[in-house]
Amino acid sequence: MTEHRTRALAALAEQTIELPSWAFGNSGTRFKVFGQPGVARDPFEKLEDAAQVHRYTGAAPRVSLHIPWDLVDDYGKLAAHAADLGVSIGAINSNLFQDDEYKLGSLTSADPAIRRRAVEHHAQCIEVMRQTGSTDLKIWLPDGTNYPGQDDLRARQDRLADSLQQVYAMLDPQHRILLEYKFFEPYFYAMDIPDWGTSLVHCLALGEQATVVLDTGHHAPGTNIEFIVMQLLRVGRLGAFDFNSRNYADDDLIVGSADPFQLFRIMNEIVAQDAHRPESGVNFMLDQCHNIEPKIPGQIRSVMNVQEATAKALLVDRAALREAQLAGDVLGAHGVLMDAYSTDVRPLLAELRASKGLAPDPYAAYARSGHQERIARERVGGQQAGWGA
Ligand code: LRH
Ligand code: MN
Repeated sequence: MTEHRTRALAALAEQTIELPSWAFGNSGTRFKVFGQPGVARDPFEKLEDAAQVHRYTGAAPRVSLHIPWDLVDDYGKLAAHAADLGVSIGAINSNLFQDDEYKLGSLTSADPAIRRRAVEHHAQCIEVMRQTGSTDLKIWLPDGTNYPGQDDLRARQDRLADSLQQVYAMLDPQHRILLEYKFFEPYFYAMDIPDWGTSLVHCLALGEQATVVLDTGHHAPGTNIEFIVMQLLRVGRLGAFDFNSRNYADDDLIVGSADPFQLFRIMNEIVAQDAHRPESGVNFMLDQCHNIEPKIPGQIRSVMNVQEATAKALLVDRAALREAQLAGDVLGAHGVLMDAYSTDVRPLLAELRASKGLAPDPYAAYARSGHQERIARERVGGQQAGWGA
């Protein structure tokens, strides 16, 4: 086996992808949320589903929680349940998009009492981090305006900076803020954190423990996302990804399903700067909704897609690429990348899984397990978890 493949296998063996608890609940659009047989009914069952994904892929040992969607009486008990299942609690997501009082703003609100409550919600999330051993506080700011003149854009930024400073001050030394941007929705004139630059400006103002989350579904069509990845790594503020894919808007489809070449280009920038290594501190998370497809197989397929894009990026002949780039050999350089992208990496990943005692194809192995049929039979009664459930 070439030294290159050996190095790729070693890197793939230490890759981990974090799963979103909400992917295991029902989800949909404003038109319809479809139920499915066997869907998890509480955070404990969501962890059991996530553990199935880790069992077959060997690469998904953490689960992000969303507060209050994953509200429980005893977070220590939830973390213990996770440990019994061989997984752990990852990022804690705050929720500023479901309270009536946040209509005109939460951390940006002109009303100090509303801002205070939004800040206090993060105190609650940080408490959950302490009880579960989580170190990442993920803040997606849904705040924005719908009409020009509706509010003072500068004043909103100043109020936001003050609110974020208060949240930052509550962090423990090992904690990080992951600040997520989104260019539109749920507001349609100006989002208060619409792009990577605005998130970065606030992170730089806050301090070292503040980093940017790049959700692959949160950019205007045609955005060169891998350029943003390169720049955020260059300034040391890429904290995490929310991986998914989209054809039109924030579709939250399976990562790599709509544009596998884009996912490869993103992982190529990651590998080029050695940020695929766990010590880089970049948290590779999924943020998806399986509206019509079964949840556990959907997450398994997602993890496999990230592994495939990473494996192709690890097989890029970096020396040949650099030589062609420095020689101004345009097509030669492009060709080096396309050779890696065109490589069938499934045998390499089957080898990786064999080295971990796993079946070569996690998707097929899970389908053969009968687990999906079992939970459909056993999980009757109670309220299925899900958006707005
Ligand atoms: C917002 C978002 C954010 C989560 C939510 C589930 O669109 O990407 O990361 O809070 O989805
Ligand atoms: Mn997201």
